[in-house]
Amino acid sequence: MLHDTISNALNEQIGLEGQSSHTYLTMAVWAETQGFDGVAEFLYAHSEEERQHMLKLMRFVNERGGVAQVPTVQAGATDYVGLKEVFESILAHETKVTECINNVVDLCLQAKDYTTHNFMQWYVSEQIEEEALARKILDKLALAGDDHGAMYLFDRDIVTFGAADQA
Ligand code: OFO
Repeated sequence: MLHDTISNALNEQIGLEGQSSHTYLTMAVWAETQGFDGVAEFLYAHSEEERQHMLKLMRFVNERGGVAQVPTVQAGATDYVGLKEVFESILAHETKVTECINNVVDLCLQAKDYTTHNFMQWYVSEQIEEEALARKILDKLALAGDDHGAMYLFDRDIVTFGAADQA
């Protein structure tokens, strides 16, 4: 049975993962309508990944005797100056998600809930990859600069950037 503190923290995390999925979806629509088809594909796939992160938490809460809350998501930004702004905001968002996950882990230790602590380790590792991927993409965007040819290649290749990490 989940302690109330842990159940509430996990439900907050469910909300955040749902918000992540929604945010990536909004960004995907922006990218697709700006002609960045590769970036859009990357973001649609990432939105789906975030939904899976949310569902994994929901199923865990329900299995452990809690009740998962289906989150209400907020409308986010629908317009961006460019790809740099999109990925800077992704990095800022993922950094915040990492902090929240670390807080859940901390609460688990305080409550001596080692089962949830163990479950959360998957999210701890996932966040290392997510932040690293956002930084890698920002580095590549900086290399491409204002060169249209380089941006064309960036858009074509972005779907492969996280492939090695996810293998
Ligand atoms: Fe769920 O990893 Fe990003 O937010």
